[in-house]
Amino acid sequence: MNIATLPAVSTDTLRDAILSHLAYSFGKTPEAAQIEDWRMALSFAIRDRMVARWFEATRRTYEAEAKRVYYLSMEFLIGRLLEDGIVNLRLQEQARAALYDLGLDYDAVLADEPDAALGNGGLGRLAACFLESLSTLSCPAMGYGIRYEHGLFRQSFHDGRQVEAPETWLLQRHAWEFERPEARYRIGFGGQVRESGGRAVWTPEEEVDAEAFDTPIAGWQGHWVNTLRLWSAKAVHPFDLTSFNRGDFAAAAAPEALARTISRVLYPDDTTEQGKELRLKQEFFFTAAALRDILRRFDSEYDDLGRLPEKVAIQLNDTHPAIAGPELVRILHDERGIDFDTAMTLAQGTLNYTNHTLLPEALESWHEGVFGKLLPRHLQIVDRIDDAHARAHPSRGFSMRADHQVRMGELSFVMANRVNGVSALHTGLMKETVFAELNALHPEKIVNQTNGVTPRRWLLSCNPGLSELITDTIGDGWVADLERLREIEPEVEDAGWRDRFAAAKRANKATLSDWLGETQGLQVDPEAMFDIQIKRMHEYKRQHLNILEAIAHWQEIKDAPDAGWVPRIKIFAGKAAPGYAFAKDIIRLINDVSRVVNADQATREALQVAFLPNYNVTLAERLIPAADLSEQISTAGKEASGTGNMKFALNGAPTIGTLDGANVEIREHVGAENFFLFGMTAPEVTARREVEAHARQAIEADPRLARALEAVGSGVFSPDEPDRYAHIVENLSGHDYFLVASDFTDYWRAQREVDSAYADRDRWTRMAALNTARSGWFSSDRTIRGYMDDIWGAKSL
Ligand code: OX2
Repeated sequence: MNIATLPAVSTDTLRDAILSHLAYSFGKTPEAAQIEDWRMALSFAIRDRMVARWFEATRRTYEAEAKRVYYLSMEFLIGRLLEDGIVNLRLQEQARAALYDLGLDYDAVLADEPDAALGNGGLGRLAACFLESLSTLSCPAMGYGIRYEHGLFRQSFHDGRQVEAPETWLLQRHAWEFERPEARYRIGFGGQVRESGGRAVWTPEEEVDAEAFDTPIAGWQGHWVNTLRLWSAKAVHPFDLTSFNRGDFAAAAAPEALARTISRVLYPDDTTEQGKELRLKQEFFFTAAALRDILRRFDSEYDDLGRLPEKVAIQLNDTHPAIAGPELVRILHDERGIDFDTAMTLAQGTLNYTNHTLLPEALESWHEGVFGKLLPRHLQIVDRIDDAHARAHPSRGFSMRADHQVRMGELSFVMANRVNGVSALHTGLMKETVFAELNALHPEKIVNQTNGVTPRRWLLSCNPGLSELITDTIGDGWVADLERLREIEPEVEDAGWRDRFAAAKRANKATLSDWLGETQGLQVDPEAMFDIQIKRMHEYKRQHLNILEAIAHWQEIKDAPDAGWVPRIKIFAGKAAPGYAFAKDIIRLINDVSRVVNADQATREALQVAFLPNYNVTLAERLIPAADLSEQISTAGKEASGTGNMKFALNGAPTIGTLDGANVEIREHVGAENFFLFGMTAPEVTARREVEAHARQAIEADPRLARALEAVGSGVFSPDEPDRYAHIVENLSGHDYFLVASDFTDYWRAQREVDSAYADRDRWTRMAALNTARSGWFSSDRTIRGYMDDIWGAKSL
């Protein structure tokens, strides 16, 4: 097939393609078809348009003998794919018209697609944005991950408490994957290591097969299509016939059940404690399968493994695939017979590692007992790597093997050619803290690549109103070159243009307000300020700081209901790890506050609070375009980067935030006058913790804070159980590790500045528009170019 000869897609061709898939792929007449059938038929019609480009991308990569990039990630939070495909192939008008001709509502068909929630939060969503940018930049690349049967749990609330239900995206039909039964690798665990002929031979005790499922990922305009390859675990012998014949049907199915456990569920922990054996199995499972696949492809093109670093760049998305280091050395040394030091050097030239957090509880380490039981040969190799590294740097006494643990961050660092942080502040802190010792030994290794987000999903497709205004103003070049948003800046001085900008925001708010009314039973005035905090629930992200400020605000409004308050609705959404009790209590507190505050007739014009259930990519796409204010209020030094912060700024929502993660760079870009800064800096945070009774002091100094805490502690929001939140109050007045109390006063001040800025609507619009105009740097295209140049040495084809 030649893409040059592909017919242009008219509404008629697309409609015929949909009808043809409906009949021949799904066996339905239009009369009998359900919305899912239509959604599948449309998806197949769109997918067809990607396939030729997909083949072509592969062909060109082989032809150019190009270096390939492999992105190994435990999580890919891709969300819905149909609209992504339609937008990137520029078929929106045709698709809408074709469905209209068929008597269908475009938005309803798109909304039928389940969210592929194969990730927890920022780390997984970043991986998804990166895949799209890699394709947009026509960089030969492939993502490798796990095809979880159950993605991140569904969240609902019972009496305000989070309840988790399994996520079942695969129960609905999914249009985007191609099963590859031929791409199958046997992965072993446990067993013994023997010496044979001077070589170590690992004989695993347990084995499963990894089978590939491929999803094509089209870049902007569909010029290039890369692959996301997800591994599904299958039993080596799916069925135990002996047991079956004996009549023991449960035992007969046991091998399959056991194997499938590996790719059954995504661990629902985001930057919190892990360390379960099954997790290590999952990590080795997908990493080992990916490496085999990578080497098979390499072998088909080259016959000299010495060229591996020249032709292959592997990115480890956090330490989850860190076992790639020892596994690659094992393959090269044990299986391919390369001497150990050379094997190690080749692996080190090929692998790179991204660190996404400095939180100590999220830094992976495995007890050598667990590690050695599951991966006996790898434990030996880790020790040899450690020895080799120690020998090369004898003066330092550094080891990745302290306290009977295998420390995956240190292992990744040593095995990587480049190590990167995800914002300037985070990279600096990495050098000073977790990797200070290793950085001294290898000062060239650590580089920064500030995160970014794909403008196709996070502006063009989620915010059509604003996108249209931008395109009307400067043409559509910004979609592939987001820094061109700067060209709208002169228009910000034009009152007529500002009105159009404000109208686009206002329309998004009206749409959200209708949706809140229909689905959540919330009546919200679109004129009110939409103040939004959406992200995983975590103490360091400080949703409790936000709700305490809301409580204090509510109390002041009650004191003087007619004081001309700026109406606000505070919207929260986010999931808590099921085992993270404190985070779940914060959810419940917010729900309790919401119930009491929203029922208060005296204040409800001025303040409402809502916690929306089941936060996911689709909900983010709905909320962000309608936001006025972006809450990015983590304790400084704790949020490695953040990416939601970038999406809000891009969509014209100024930030109220601390100097943390990428907030620092956002503020530099949009201008300090268009950013509501508050709170301690990272060094101040460290110093403050040294102050004895810092929390108590802060509370004594701020009567508003004291009164808000008093209300929480005395059961104002939980009258049926007055001491429900006693432990939260105790935490915040005592240890308060995340310094909620110490940052409260300044947060309150900044919020009042927000109020006065919002009251002057024209001033606000100007700030909002400047946020959009100056956020172009936060495109993931810019980030990926940085990785290509500084880390991978990869080229666009
Ligand atoms: C997150 C970080 O918490 C967040 O700050 C960052 O923006 C995102 O990764 C993408 O870099 N799990 N999730 C993260 O880190 C880990 C570990």
